[in-house]
Amino acid sequence: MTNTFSRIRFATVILLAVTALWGKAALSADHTITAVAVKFKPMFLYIEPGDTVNWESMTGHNVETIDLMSPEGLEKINSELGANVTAVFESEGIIVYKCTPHWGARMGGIIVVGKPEDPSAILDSYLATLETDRSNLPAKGLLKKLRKDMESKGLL
Ligand SMILES: [Cu+2]
Repeated sequence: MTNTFSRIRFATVILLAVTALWGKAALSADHTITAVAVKFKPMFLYIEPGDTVNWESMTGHNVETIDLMSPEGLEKINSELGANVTAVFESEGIIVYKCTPHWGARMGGIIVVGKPEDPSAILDSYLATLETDRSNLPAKGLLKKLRKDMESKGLL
């Protein structure tokens, strides 16, 4: 009786340890975005909440999130020119960012965190901000391409 009980307890401890390890691995992926000429590669990145994103080869570039095209409560990124950037994204949502000096050349990208509710409505609302704020016009093409990319992946 005691023996069976301790065996069950031992099995439970092992199971909990394995679950904890799996959970940790599943929750903390690392992603890399590389600046190549005046493009971020990949342009669209799909991640899970809690994942880390590293921007590399950033000589001459920076990362600036666009306030009107970020989920509410996102901590703004506006990095130093030329510096590699690391950020952890905890909340679901769609984040549009640009390279400030190359925004005119449409150097920007979009990060989709998790499975935000009604992504199509989010893209529509971001596009609608362009009617009042023309400074983000280079985002138009990015948002349209993202919509196609999400459709092709069955995410819209
Ligand atoms: Cu740039």
